[in-house]
This record gives sequence, structure tokens and C-alpha cells, in this order.
Amino acid sequence: ASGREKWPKGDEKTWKAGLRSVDKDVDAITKSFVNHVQTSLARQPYNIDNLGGYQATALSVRDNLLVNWNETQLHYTRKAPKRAYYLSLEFLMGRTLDNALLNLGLKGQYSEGVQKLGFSMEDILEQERDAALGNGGLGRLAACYLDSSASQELPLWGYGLRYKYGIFQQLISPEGNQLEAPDPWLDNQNPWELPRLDVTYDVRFYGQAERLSDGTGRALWQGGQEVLAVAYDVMIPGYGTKTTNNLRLWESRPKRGFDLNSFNAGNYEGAVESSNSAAAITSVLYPNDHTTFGKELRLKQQYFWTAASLQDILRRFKNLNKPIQEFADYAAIQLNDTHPTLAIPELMRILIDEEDLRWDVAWSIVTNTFFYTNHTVLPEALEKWPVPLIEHVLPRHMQIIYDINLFFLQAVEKKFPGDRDRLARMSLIEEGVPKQVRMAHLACIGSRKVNGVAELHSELVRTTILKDFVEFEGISKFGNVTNGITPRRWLDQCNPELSALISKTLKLDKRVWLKELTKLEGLIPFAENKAFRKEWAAIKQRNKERLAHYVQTTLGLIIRTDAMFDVQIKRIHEYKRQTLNILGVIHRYFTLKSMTAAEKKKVNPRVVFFAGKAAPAYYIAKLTIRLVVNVARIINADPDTKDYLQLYFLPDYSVSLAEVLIPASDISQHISTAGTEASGTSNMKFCLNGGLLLGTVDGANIEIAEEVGENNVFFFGHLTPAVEDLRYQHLYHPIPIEQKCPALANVLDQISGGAFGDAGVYEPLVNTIRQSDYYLISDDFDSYLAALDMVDEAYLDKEEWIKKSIYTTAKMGKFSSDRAINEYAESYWNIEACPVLA
Ligand code: B1H
Repeated sequence: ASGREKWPKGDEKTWKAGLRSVDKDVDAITKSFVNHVQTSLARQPYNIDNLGGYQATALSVRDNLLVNWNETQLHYTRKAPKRAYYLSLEFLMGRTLDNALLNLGLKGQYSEGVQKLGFSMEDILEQERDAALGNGGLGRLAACYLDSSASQELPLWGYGLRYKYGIFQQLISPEGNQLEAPDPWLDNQNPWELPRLDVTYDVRFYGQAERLSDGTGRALWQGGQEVLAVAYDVMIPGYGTKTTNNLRLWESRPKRGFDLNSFNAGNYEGAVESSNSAAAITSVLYPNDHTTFGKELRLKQQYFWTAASLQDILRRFKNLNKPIQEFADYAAIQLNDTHPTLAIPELMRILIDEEDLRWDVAWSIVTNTFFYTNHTVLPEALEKWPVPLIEHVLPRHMQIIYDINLFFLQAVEKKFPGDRDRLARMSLIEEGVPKQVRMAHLACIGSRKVNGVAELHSELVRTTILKDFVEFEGISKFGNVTNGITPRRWLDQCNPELSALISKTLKLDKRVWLKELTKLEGLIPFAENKAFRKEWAAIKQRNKERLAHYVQTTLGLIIRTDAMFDVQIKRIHEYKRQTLNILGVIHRYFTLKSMTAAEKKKVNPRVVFFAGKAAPAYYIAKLTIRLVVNVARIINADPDTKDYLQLYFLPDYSVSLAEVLIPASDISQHISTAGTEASGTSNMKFCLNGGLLLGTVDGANIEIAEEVGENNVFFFGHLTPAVEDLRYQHLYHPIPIEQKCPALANVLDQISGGAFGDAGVYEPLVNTIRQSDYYLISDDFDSYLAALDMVDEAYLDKEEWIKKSIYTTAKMGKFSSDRAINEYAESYWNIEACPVLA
């Protein structure tokens, strides 16, 4: 009897009379706006600026979201469905206001309302700062999945960390170097979060773990540091549904008066110091996409977040009054990469030490609860934690990991007797100094199912990094869920004109096709309609102008818009091969310089855009940025070429910048070395907006080509099976670059010779190619140039190009994150929609 169903106090009618419902008309909206100006913001109508306008709008929208959010959560409590929990260290949400307005279906009313009050919705939307709690694709995927789960009315919560500082702000120095500044995104207050000071948990670190000698296998973990986890809830509205799910982010705080010892010793400064150390846990997002550094604070983040989330999930389960043995019937927990893997030993600890379960019973609950998604096969990204560090920070968990390993290896030995190499390969512990825990192995054996994020990637997971595990556990545990993107943000919100044209053409309300994206196929016949093509092309043109305007107002650069827009925007990484792109640009530049005026007249002008952040300690990636910036300086100023080629590095790439760049692209580049990009998701975003794809046969590029047909994408480069042999050749039978690829040798010589200034500075970058060339730049350069030529040729036939563009958009239905989230719900989590009736 939780008392939830009864009115807690007072008169029911009086309560009900006070409850608000969702605002529908402009009058109610302006009233609530003014009310927030007057009360929440304590400001006067005559001194309210755009920032104040944004805040008042956001607070008013938030009130409306809260109505649905409360109803949804009450509904879930009453219905008690099986729920899914998405544990991710990153949620790259971007801005919220526009998305909330569109999902609520109130954008029109609010625009009218703020206009009446003297604002423009565009200006107001620009005031919001991005919530950039992620590095790149992995974090943005989590955000798209939240949108889809709410839109599909699935009972799903996200769990993450409330970082005080998101991904760093990128500045470019006059020399072209990336500089990193902190991103204090909460400084203007965040209207989208609800502090839940009543939802808190204790989380322990360090101390001693002593196994009890009572034969139960239990242990006592005591002492050390205790930190408080405080919940902040972020409302996630579904598109066109009442369902409003929750993203719960944890903030670390010192436990009040926890360090009695320091107080007793009169060590006040020491006590304050340990308070700071508690708050430090959630202070900053680690910006090292695809590399792990083994930092103690990162380990503490991971444990803090998984421990708080599990306590919360268990408390919710316990309110159902079901036996703990049924836990996995009510909760499915998705591990977004290995970052939350400590949840596996942590749930074992709770079940054994606190719930008194036997090992086998606990292990069976655990292995029915968790699901693990792998996002990369790059060796440097596979998480390993030093055993001594885990022993120090989480002594009880290290014991449990050893026990899991013992039972696991016994079972392997039973199935493959005497195969010691296999045991060594599969062990959770990697031998060495120090020994390390292999988190992917732990995540794999502790989960019900494992998946990769595109067909090729999932196959690589099965045949390379987890091959032994497939042989041991059977193939059916290892699946694929190809990533997806939310068409609400990545089409309707970022490209409203295209969205409107699609609705008009399909004669369908957008509320239909945005939730059943394969309906886009209805556009195919219109590719043959000249008037439609004209409208389509005009929208692309206006999106280019919008981008040019944005670049002019923010960076002061003038960009021509009568050229092909060629875009590569993503984290800067050797495997993503921004180098291939910039070397191609340099090649193009010198080719142009060698042409006669008459020859140049036939050339199709191109504007090349780069954007992306490099990990602060990733030297080669930072050098790549510097090269792009300095090549741009030379090219854009050269009167011989500037009418045919322009190059821009746009600083501080973000979700919001992507929303302006993607709709403006004619061609985008996804050119990773085959087998290295697990999926990619921006490839889907560009194609959804009618941009064509230039790429390697990698990740989701392959599935995009399957949908749109190979004649509508520009593929080049060696295929995955060739990569290993080529690397071997580079090491043991190297061919001089001059011989292998003269065009590339020439470009590298120009760089080394100082054609772009900084003679000598780029040698470390050039040498990565001249020496081992691990990412196969020299092997793919010629076919890359050939593909660029094919792009140029195709672009000359404008009408054909537009047809390809229309066809590409029409075939993107598969890549809706609604499809992906439904696959997880059905084939992995076994959860069902739990609709909240309007
Ligand atoms: C992806 C990461 C990643 N894969 C470690 N792996 C990180 C690994 O901070 N870390 O420690 C952060 C991120 N991110 C990306 O996931 C893949 O490279 C993309 O191909 C994929 O589309 C995306 C979503 O699945």
C-alpha cells in the first residue's frame, strides 16, 4: 500500500481544480509566457531581451511537457510494464526548445504567441545553448533513441551523468591550432531539467571488502569514501504522443558530514577537500572519443553512474512487491558500449551481499537483464582497466570479477578441454604488468544478447573481437541492429522547407510520414516531374544560402552559394581519414593551377567544408586541423583558383551546426578505411536531406547503397578483407610512394616543401603516410580521386543529379531510429508499447 492511488491530503476536488492541462491556444500561451516573465524571471516587459524571451518560452513549454511527463510516469507506475533502461555515459542532446515545440505540435501557436509579444521564434531558438554531453555518434545515437522510444510509446528511461562541463568548446588559434575552452553550459540555468533533491543514493568507493566465512559467498564492503548521487530529470517528449519519457542524469555531491574523521582531527580543510573530490566526479565529460586512458576519475564516473542507476531501478522494481527472482521480467538494461559494464558485477554484489541470493541464481538474473551494444572494433577503443586500480577503487567488485572469471573459464575448459590458448584469449583478465580487466569480455558474458550497429560491423564483431565467444556461446546471442536517426530532428526540424514539400507531395500530414518513414518512397515517381525537381533544387539552394548567411554572421566569411557544397563533418580521427580529403583538395588545387583559363571554365566550382573536434591529446588529429586551416588560407586567397575551389574549416562543430550544414550539402564524405567505421550516422542524415554520399564500402554506407542503389552513391577504395594484407605489405614489402601513387607523392612533397607555410610542422602527419600508412591513404588515393571526378561529372548534369537526390531521400526509410528502437524492443528487451491515452 504505497498510497499512490489515494489523495494524499485534503480535498480531491480542490486539488483537481488546481491541476493544469496542456496549453492549446495562443492566448493561454502568451499568458503563461508573461506570467513567467513576471514571476519566474522577475523581469519587466520593457527590459526583456531575446535571452529572457527564450527563458520565458522555455519555462512555459516546460510546464506543458510536465503535464504529459507526470501523466506518463503515473501511467507506467499503474500499468507496471516491463521497462527498458538505456545506460549511456553520453547523451548528445543539442538544443531542446524547437524539438519540444515540434513534438508537442505547438510550434505554430508558440511562434504566433511570441510574435504578438514582440519576438521572433528564430531569434528565441538561437538563444539556447547546446546540451553537448557527448563526443560524437555514440552520444547522438543515444539522444535519437530517446526521441524514438517516446515517439513509439515505449516505457524506456535513459540514465547518464549530469556533467557540469560538456564537450569542450573548440577555438582555432591564428596558427591554425585547436584550442580547448571549457563548456559551462549550465551557466545560464537549464530550464529543461528538474532537480530531484528527494531522489538520492549513496555510492561507496575504496575501503575494504572482506569475504564472510559463513559459506554463503557474501562479503562485507566497508569504509572508504561515500558520495551522494542526486537525480536530475530531463523530459523526453514523443512526437505526436502524450508519452513523455525520462532521462535521469546523476550529479555527485559530498555526503553531508560524511568525513567525521577529518572533523575529529580538526582538519577542516581536509574535510572541504574531500567534498570537492566528491563533486569532481560529475564535473567533466571525457573528450577522448575512441581511446581509453585508464584514469581513476573516469572509473569513478562509471561506477558512480551505474551504482546510482541500479539502486534506482531496483527501488522501482521493489515497489511492485514481486520476488527478486523476477527482476529480469520487469527490467531490461541496455549497455551503450562497455562504459557501464561495472553494472554487471555491481548487480551481482547487490544480489549476493544484500539480497542473500546464491551465486547461480544471481548470475542467471544478471545474464537475463543486460544487453550489450558494441560500437567499435578499433583495438585502442576497447576498454581495459588495470586490476590494481579496480582493486583499489572497488575492492568488492574485483573479487566478483575474479569469481565470474573462474566459473566462466571452468565452463570454457569443459567445452574445449586442454585448449589453454583459448582460455588465455577469452579470460576476463589480460596477463601483463599490470594485469587488466577486458571490459568487452565481461559485458559479453554478462549479457543476454550482444549486437553491433551495422551489418558489416556486427559481422566483424562475430568474426574478430568476439569470435571465441560466438564459438562458446552460440551464434544466436550475437545480432545486429543497424543504427538509425530521428527524422523529427534530422529532417522536419533542420529542414522545414523540405519537410513541407514532402507533405504536400505525398499528400500526407507530416505526423504520418515522420513516424512511418518508408512512406518517403512515395516521392520516387516525382523524380520524373520537372516542376517538382525545380522545387526540390530551390530548397537545397536556400539551405545553402542559410548556411552561407550563418557563416557570414558567425565567422565573417563570405561563401559563394553557386558551387557544389562538399562536406565532411565528424570527429577528427586518422581512421576517418580527413587526411585523404585534405590531400585530395590539395591535389585539386594544383591541378587547377596547371590549367588554362579555357580549361578552368569547364570546371565545376566546389566549396569544401570541414568541421570536427580532435581529442585534446591526439597530436596527429590536431595537426590535420592545422593543415586544413592553412591550406584554406592559401587556396581561398589565390586568384588563379578561388573561383573554382574554396575551403573552410568551421570551428566548434556541434549538433546545432550540423543542423545547418547537413541540409545544405550536395555531397558528403564518409571515407573511413574499410572495416573501421562501425556504422556512422551522419551519412544517414545527409542522405535523408537529399545529399549524395561519397564513401568507402564501410559501416552503414553499405546499407545505404543497398537501399538507394550503387548507381546513386559514389563508392571507392579497398574492401575490408584486403585491409589486413595491405597493412602487412606496408610493413614487410613496402613500395615507395613515388612509385605506388605519384599523385600522392607530389602532394606530400608540396606540404613538406612549405607550400602551405609551416615548413617542417606537418612532417609527423606526412610521415604517418610515408611510413606504415596504417589507414591505407596511399592504397586508396587514386580511386578516391577517380570518385571525386565521377562526382564532378555527375554534377554537370543538374537534372540527373536532382533525380539522384530525390531518390536518395525517398529510400532512407530504413534509417529511422524508430525502426531501430523497435528492433531492440522486440528482439532484445522484450518490451511493449505502453500508450498514454489522450
Ligand atoms: C563510436 C565510440 C566511442 N564507437 C569510446 N565507439 C568513447 C568509444 O569516450 N570514449 O571512451 C567514446 C565513443 N563511438 C561510434 O558509435 C562509431 O564510431 C560510429 O561508427 C557509430 O555510428 C556510433 C554509434 O553507433
